[in-house]
Amino acid sequence: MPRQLWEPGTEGNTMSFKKLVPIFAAIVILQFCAATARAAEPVVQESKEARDARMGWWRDARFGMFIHWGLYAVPAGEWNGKTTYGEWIRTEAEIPLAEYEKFRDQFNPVKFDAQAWVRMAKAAGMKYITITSKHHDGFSLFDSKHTDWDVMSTPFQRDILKELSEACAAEGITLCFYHSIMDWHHSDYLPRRKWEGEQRPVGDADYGRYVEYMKHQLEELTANYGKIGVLWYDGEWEHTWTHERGLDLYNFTRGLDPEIIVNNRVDKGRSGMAGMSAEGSAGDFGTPEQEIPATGLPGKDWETCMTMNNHWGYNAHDKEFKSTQDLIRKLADIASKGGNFLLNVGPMANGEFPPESVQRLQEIGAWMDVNGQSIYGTQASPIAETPWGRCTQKLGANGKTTLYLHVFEWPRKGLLVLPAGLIDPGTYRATLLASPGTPLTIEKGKKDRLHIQLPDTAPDAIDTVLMLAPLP
Ligand code: FHN
Repeated sequence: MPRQLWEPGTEGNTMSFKKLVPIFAAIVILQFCAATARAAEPVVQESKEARDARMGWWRDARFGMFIHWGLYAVPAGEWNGKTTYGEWIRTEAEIPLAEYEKFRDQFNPVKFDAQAWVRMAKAAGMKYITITSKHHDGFSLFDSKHTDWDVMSTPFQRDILKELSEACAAEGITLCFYHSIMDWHHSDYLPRRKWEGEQRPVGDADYGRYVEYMKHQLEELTANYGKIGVLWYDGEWEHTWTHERGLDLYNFTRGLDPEIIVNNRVDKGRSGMAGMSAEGSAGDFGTPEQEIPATGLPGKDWETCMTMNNHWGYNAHDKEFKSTQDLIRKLADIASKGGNFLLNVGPMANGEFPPESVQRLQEIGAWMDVNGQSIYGTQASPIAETPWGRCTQKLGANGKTTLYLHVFEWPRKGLLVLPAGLIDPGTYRATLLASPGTPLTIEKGKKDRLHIQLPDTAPDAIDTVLMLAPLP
């Protein structure tokens, strides 16, 4: 028996009056609590030690998969002959809601295989997956009791996030959710899109009621899908979302799970695509988008999110994929500055990853198999200038640091020159991660600079990693 579908945009409001009385009472109590909560301390207070413990897995992970998937994969970037769209197709192509809702009846990703997706991320060396539980179109990729605008109302009728959470648990990958504050479907969300005009009159829209709906969905996402690592908010830029609401949502999210990590797009303080927030804003890490900070950001947690091509959501026409070399060097660059890399895949409507993405994930994985220790658990480089590539470091329990030199440009005659005083050559061992059993000579050259003799040719033309480890 197909589920009772709704009038467009009125989901969640169709119940008999009798059932509504306790709900109204609960809403009144909730609104009172919400009002007093908003007056509460701005952000959950925690000690540095507690914060470091909570952020620990995420800082060690350094590398995750972003997944943008939803109804927008059905048109695959094309509408009325234009082929440049992605996940914003509904509003960029000004598709009326009733038209867009037809994609719900076409969404049937019969080739979706959560285990295959998670194993591809794991094999690529990614430690966490951040998937769109709901993007701006308001469509929920999970079985929500608070709306019928969700995957259970499609021909597919499977809880995608449930299957993904089970696969992540089985493979030891941390599951995280991207959840959009902005919602172009819910009748209470404001503002409407300007071009919608009288298509969707504001009527009795109540933004506060929308926020309660969003919170109910967040309760579902943190209760029903296992341990969630990060709540990755987005779509915070519209005037209806405020700093006060951002602080409240941060507290609310941490109240659902004190261990959860929340990005800075929960609040209003983000500096555009540079992604970092003003002091006093809520959020545990900054979110540079499609860019990498020029230098490390000492004492700051941040994660660059980036597409492999030019779209977050699947676009069948976009073949401008970044090379594997570019992606590996970006990963090393980001880690050398103390950041995380959240690399996006936009799955197709049939539930498969685009072949170009699969190829890059496999090639990145082959590099990570040899060199992953130069990324995981590392901190920003202690060397200011590294014209030959990048440097990451791992601080040892004994206070001695291990250095990883990511050599992109192989030095002439294989002679790598490092700044004087970087390490005491007598107490360190130099090896290539590709050939750990072959020590390399480290000598002091002119002005006490360090000379390391490498092989004549680079074992890995993309990024050969040299490890300088303290002798026991
Ligand atoms: O509008 C979204 C966009 O669709 C995508 O989700 C990116 C990924 O971080 N965030 C917003 C644009 O900044």
